[in-house]
Amino acid sequence: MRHEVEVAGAKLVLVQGDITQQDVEAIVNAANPDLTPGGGVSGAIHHAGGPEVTQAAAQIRKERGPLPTGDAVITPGGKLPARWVIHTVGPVWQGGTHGEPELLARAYRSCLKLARTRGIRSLAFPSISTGVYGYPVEEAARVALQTVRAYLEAHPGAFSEVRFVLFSPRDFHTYAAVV
Ligand code: AR6
Repeated sequence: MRHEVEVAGAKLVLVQGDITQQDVEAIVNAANPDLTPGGGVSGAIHHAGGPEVTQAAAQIRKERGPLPTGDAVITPGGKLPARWVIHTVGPVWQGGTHGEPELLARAYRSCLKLARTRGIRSLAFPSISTGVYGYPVEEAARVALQTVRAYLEAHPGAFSEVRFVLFSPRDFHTYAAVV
């Protein structure tokens, strides 16, 4: 399953699949503030990337303390096909009245900004916050796609491709209906 649109000369792609297998320069991790492997997509990324990812993340945690919600940091990709992992922390869903949409948008923007300043031109996102953190998928899809679209339009030429990798067919269809 694949869906592609063009935004300001960049490809905005939706695929159903596993983010650890994507051949892009950087993949994004939906991390926890302590940057430990945890479960979900984070556990999968740390497992596939191996100790280089987990140790680099632990070192950043040690130096900087817990990562605030909406911020992003970068580590090598270790054994992943992607050279880099950008770790961000999405908001925990608390009913939608605690600034969740703005915090989720900030998480996406922080990743895009970090990638752009590093010269990374292809980037893959998971559906941040919609697993353990409980953000409703349809609402998260709207925020995610609007934020990425606006960023690509504001920075034409910065990216060749931004890809969303949706783990379940259901999530893929939800994103595809919104894009
Ligand atoms: N590839 C792509 N997407 C995946 C994969 C994968 N291999 N595995 C899971 N997903 P979650 P969150 C999807 O819970 O809600 C962790 O324990 C999953 O189906 O991973 O931001 C961290 O340590 C869902 O659609 O992230 C944090 O404590 C999406 O990834 C907490 O969970 C996000 O689900 C973060 O929670």
